[in-house]
Formats: sequence, C-alpha cells, structure tokens
Amino acid sequence: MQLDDCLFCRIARGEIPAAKVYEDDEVLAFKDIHPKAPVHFLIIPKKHIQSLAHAEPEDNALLGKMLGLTRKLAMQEGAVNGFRVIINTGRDGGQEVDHLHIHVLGGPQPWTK
Ligand code: IU
Repeated sequence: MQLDDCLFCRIARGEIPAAKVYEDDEVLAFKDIHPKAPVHFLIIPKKHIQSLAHAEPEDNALLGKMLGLTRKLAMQEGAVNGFRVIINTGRDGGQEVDHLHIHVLGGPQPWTK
C-alpha cells in the first residue's frame, strides 16, 4: 500500500522525478538529491513502510532483498572499494523522510586520498 502524500511513495509512483539507479516491482533505488559522498543513493520499498521500526516479520524477505541489492548497486554506481549502509530510524535516529530507505554511500573518501 502507498500513501498519497508520502514523498517517497510519490517518487515510487513516478509522480516526482528521481534519478533512478534500479527498479523492479517491489523496490526502487535513486540518487540522493543532496549527496554526502561521491556515490550516494537510496533504496526504498515501493510499498509504504514508515521506518525499519515499523517493518513486520512478513517484510523480512523484502528487507533482505534490499540489503542484497546494496552490493550490486554500489558496484554498478562505482563504489568499488567499499561502501557504507545507513538506515536512519525514527526522529532520534535522524530519519527525516518517513518512508523506510537504505542509504548507500561510497566512492573515493577523504581518508583514502
Ligand atoms: P533521512 O535518513 O530521512 O535523514 O534521509 C532522507 C534523505 O532523502 C536525505 O539524504 C535527502 O537528501 C534525501 N531526499 C531525496 O533524495 N529526495 C528528496 O526529494 C528529499 C530527500 I525531500
């Protein structure tokens, strides 16, 4: 199920444009509009899950699929020497957009230059 007024549901529906890096029937990945690293994209479920804390046991396969995609998409996007995976969860967890998303960050870092 999706929400009418959720930003990432709207991106998943194609109502708001995004620089997509991957899409299938359950999952969408797109570049973060304010990248914090040379490679920075988000992986979201197309169905609305508010946060990791709201995921149900029946979402485990979907969550596993999203985690499994991090490696493949990180390589595809050029994060070939490693990457960071972050799931901000809830206000105290730094989550600003209330639709579960996995941040994947990589590319050359200051400490590797
Ligand atoms: P957070 O984990 O909820 O704090 O991260 C939300 C991210 O969504 C943040 O890095 C934003 O730059 C990003 N983002 C986006 O990619 N496209 C948008 O339209 C909006 C936020 I609003």
